[in-house]
Amino acid sequence: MCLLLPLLLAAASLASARPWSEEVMYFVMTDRFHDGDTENNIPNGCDPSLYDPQQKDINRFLGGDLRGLEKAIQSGYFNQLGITALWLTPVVKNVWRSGYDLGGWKTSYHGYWAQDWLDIDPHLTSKTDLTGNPYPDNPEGRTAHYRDFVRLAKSKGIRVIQDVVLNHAGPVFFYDIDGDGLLNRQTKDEWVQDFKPHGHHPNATWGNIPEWNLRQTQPDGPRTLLGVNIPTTGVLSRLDSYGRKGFSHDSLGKTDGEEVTCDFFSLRDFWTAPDSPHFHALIDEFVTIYHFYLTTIGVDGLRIDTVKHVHHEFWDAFTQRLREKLGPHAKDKLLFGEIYDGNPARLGQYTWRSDWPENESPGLDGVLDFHLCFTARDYLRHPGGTFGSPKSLEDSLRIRTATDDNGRPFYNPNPGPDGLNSQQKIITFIENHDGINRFRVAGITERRHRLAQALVMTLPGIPCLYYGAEAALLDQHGKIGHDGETGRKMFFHKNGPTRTDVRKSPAFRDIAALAKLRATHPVLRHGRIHPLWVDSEGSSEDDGLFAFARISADNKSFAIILINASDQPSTTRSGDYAITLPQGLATPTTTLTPILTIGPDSPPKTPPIPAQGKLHLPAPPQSLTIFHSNP
Ligand SMILES: [Ca+2]
Ligand SMILES: [Ca+2]
Ligand SMILES: [Ca+2]
Repeated sequence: MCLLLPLLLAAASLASARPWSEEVMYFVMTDRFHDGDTENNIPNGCDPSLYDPQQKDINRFLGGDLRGLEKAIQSGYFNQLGITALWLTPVVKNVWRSGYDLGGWKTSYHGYWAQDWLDIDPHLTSKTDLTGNPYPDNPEGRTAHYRDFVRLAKSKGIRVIQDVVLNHAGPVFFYDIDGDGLLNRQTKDEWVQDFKPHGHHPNATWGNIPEWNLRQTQPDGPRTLLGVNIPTTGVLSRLDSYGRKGFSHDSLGKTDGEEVTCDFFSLRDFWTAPDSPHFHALIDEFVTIYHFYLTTIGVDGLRIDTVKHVHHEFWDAFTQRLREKLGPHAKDKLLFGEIYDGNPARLGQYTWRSDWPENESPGLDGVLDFHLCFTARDYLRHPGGTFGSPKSLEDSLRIRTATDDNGRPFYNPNPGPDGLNSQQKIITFIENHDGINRFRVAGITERRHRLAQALVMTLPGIPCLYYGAEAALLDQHGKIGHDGETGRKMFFHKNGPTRTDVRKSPAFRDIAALAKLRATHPVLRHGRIHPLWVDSEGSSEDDGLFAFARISADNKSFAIILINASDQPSTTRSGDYAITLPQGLATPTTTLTPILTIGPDSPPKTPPIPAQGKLHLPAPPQSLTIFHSNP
């Protein structure tokens, strides 16, 4: 019995683990969620001017922290909204200020400027746990707080995804142009150097500005945290682990290789080329570090930043070695990436290894589907009651399971350790912080915002909401066609609405209702997509309608999702056009019943509709309706 018990427990946890394809994800910029602890807003020794007590200047720290999220989790906020996985901006300790970034000096409120990979940023952590027990004021205490945060989330059935950057560190070193050994804070050239195609800038020098935590990268050797020995070697703290090549302008849009090897403004690029002297040591160091977070801390997945700025071979080795080190735990851990690119070939290639076709196994488990994000915005992100064509959105959905010109599927159909493939673990979203604005900017109505969120919740893939979506958070400074960072607002501003207020908002109620339907109706989670209706591009027939079916694997159950983006009531039958279902899907007695309508305050009471021939489904103005088959 003693031998059997652990096996039985292991089996039980296997059975209880939800497939990743069933999650509803929520991406939160922790500094912008809720200031749950004002004592950490200016950490010990930190330049006080980096914090804005008015919570208005988006380039400074605004106070949000783990305690703010803990309070929301404890109150059941995320459970009520239907969220099952939280993706947080990076938590590791950052360089807190750079002298030169896009548009001037900025702070690292977002967490993407790492300085110490084995410490948690003190802006995020508290002096005591939720019961008042003190944490030590050191990496051990801060890491303990992060572990307790992860445990709290999981106790409420919520998985935690850690955002990680392997492409670069923060502005840990500078280019000492005048050779005085000091970082001249006002000299742009010491922060940003022109790109050097061959060799490197020899004047790279570790910085030392304690009040900005600008210093040599850590760890510089092995660490012990929470009683666990972490055998890091210190390779991140060596200057020759970095390319030191300077910044290639417009590198975000480049595809000539410079985007892989350059700094990003003052962020220092790791030398990830396969023939570099520390290639294997760098990969092993990151594997050691993230194994610690994925096991001792208990995080469930990694969202990997700036994937296309790192050599593909690096990802081959990183994903393979990390999964090997995780052993049987690998099947529970999701590794997905950010490739800021609208080209599905560029997105999908990272679900493959660079040594395809010799090795056909998955690279990343999934990616954030920017192609779908852009096309869904083309359709819905228009002012007032106007709309675009959903044609490109329909195309982007087909591409997810399509094959490219070389006969290879865009997204790897071979299963990962969990038995699911990348097409099932693709991340569906319509807004986040990655080079795009919040969906709701000036001119975008709350009603339109709600339709967009409902679309995300009903399309295939893992839906991922952006913090504030549940309140239709408006970025009044944002403009359609002009992306920027103005949407990174404080959500629970000290003078703004409370969680209780937000719970009553129509967007919150929509998302909660849709999450509940996903939980109770399997086709909304697993059903394959079958496009049903899209207006012909540019024709006079464009009327804002878009419809698709989600169909169960055995064809016995299906749902139709129908969106009407216009201000006019409509139906799925117009002249010669009409929705018809694929042959054999419906029997002569099958009917369709609306189970949820998003948009109108009082949706029409529609009796069951026969599912044969040309379907005549009602589409109220600015609405999304889910019809479910019966029987
Ligand atoms: Ca705070
Ligand atoms: Ca200098
Ligand atoms: Ca790089």
